[in-house]
Amino acid sequence: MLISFEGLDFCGKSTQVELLVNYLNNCGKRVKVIREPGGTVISEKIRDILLDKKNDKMHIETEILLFSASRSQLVREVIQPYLNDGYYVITDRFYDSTTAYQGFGRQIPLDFVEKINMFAVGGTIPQITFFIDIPIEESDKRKKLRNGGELDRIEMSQRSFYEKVREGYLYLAEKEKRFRIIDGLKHIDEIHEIIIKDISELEMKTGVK
Ligand code: T5A
Repeated sequence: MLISFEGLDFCGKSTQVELLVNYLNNCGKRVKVIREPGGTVISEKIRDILLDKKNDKMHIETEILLFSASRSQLVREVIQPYLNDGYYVITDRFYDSTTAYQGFGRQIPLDFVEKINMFAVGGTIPQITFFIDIPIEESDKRKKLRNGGELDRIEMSQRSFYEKVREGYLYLAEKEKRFRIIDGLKHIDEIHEIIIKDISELEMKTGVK
């Protein structure tokens, strides 16, 4: 089963990924966790280029191609082999991030974004996608609360950019049946409970054990 997590920066994805991994491991399941961009030697190098705030001259066309290049390597080198081996693969961001950030945020035409996304993943589509939805104010609040650490190139974006990104996620949540919207202002434990309930239901429906 391929499970993806999506949302604005600081929405709580990594927190939930970690809780879910522990839960599935305790259930005796084999789990592989990845994050995007990154997850292979090549993809991590591309991540460094994408997030380096010194690269402020990066064009949006370059940006979408780099995110997609990182992903195409990850899918073929890691995701597909682990799925074929019967693992639960959990990914912290996947191609829906490109639709939200580059399609809506950067205003790259959606038909093109969809084509490049599908080219990059070669038909590898998550069974379920958790969109942890928080208002932009909450993302800003958590950004400020973060202990130290500089902002990366994307985190330095203006509020108007994040408004468009959130709009993109809401569009996807309407369009894609696999999307589950979760209120990211709920308590961490409550969100975790919702996630494991949704996964258990999906396992029963699809016969995955
Ligand atoms: N990007 C990525 C694109 O533009 N296009 C793409 O195609 C892709 C794949 C990646 C950046 O690249 C962009 C999006 C991103 O800007 P990243 O460093 O991987 O950068 O950053 P993120 O994926 O955004 O991950 P973050 O670590 O910033 O955020 P998370 O994982 O969503 O949040 P998390 O779990 O670290 O939590 C943040 C804080 O909130 C608290 C946590 O304790 C932590 O302090 N928290 C809560 N507080 C209150 N209530 C809750 N329910 C909470 N849950 C967590």
